[in-house]
Amino acid sequence: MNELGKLEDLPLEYREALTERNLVPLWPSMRSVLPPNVPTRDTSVLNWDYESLRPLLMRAGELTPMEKAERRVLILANPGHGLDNIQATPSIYLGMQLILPGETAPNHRHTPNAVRVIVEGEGAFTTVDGEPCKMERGDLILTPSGKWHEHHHEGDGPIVWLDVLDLPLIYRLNSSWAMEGELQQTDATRDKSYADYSAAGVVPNINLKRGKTDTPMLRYPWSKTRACLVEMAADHREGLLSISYVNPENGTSLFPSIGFGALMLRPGETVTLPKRTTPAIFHVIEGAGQMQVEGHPSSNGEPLAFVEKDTLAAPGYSHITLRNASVTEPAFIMTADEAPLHQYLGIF
Ligand code: GTQ
Repeated sequence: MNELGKLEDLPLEYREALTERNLVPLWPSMRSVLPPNVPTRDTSVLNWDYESLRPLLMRAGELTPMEKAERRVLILANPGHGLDNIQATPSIYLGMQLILPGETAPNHRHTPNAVRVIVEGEGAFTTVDGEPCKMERGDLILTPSGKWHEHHHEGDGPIVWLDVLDLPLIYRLNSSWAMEGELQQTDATRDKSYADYSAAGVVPNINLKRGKTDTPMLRYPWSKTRACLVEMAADHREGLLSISYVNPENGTSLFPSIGFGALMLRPGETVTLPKRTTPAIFHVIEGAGQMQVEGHPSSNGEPLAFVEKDTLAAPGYSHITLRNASVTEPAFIMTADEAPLHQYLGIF
């Protein structure tokens, strides 16, 4: 590929005339916006290890009362995207949220889609459009775009969860906004949507239209996902053990932007994931091991150790290898990626 002209090659007076008319020559940035063969991969290989994150989050609990935070969250910012840009990957925002016993995070709704993955603690629930969703370790709780949600914690000890939002994408589309509301009044005592959809292959004929794209199920309990993976392992001695979280009405991803999944590493297993265009997030539910990403300058292919409750990022267009450090116990990892968006755009 031949080298193209630089900005400095142009006479100053010409460059100033362009600037004055809000014009920019393409050729000096041609190779950086259309790089040869491999795209820019800003997402750094990274582990936000829970052991070092937790004390800092607990200090936030001492330093900042709920009234001064609305949501008491530490953003897991990927330095590859810049610490100020709320990006774990180009489209995915991650945050660790803390609620102390007796606290409530007030009701609001917003355009970005959100999922929480419960990391630690018991006794909290998120009320989503009047439905109180219980929060247990590893559960996935959805607050889709536009739905009212507030968080309550009635247990002892802190509760912590991982927020996964498409906020960077929606924000850059100049479409991110929120609305505050009064606390929700509800007689509901349980997450009805989960009860409705908990029988695989059986879909209730209530007031839903088939093929509706809204997400009808709001809580995906980890116990069910784990049991499914363990069942799969009994029948499949080899091959990647993984599941996708889908809308039970139509099989599509939970959100148009972010895809969620989970995988199990058999005892002693090392798997190289299929190489894909999308960057990925991994949250370790159970077990310990290593993640290795080939050919990215942020890690130089060095393996990164992980343990339970850790959260990791990896760029797209890379080979990602996951290794279970235990030869006796399986490991379980939850995943989030931008595959639905890449599919929609035709770049997957
Ligand atoms: O719990 O509603 O991490 O609105 C960022 C924005 C959590 C939430 C975040 C939010 C929330």
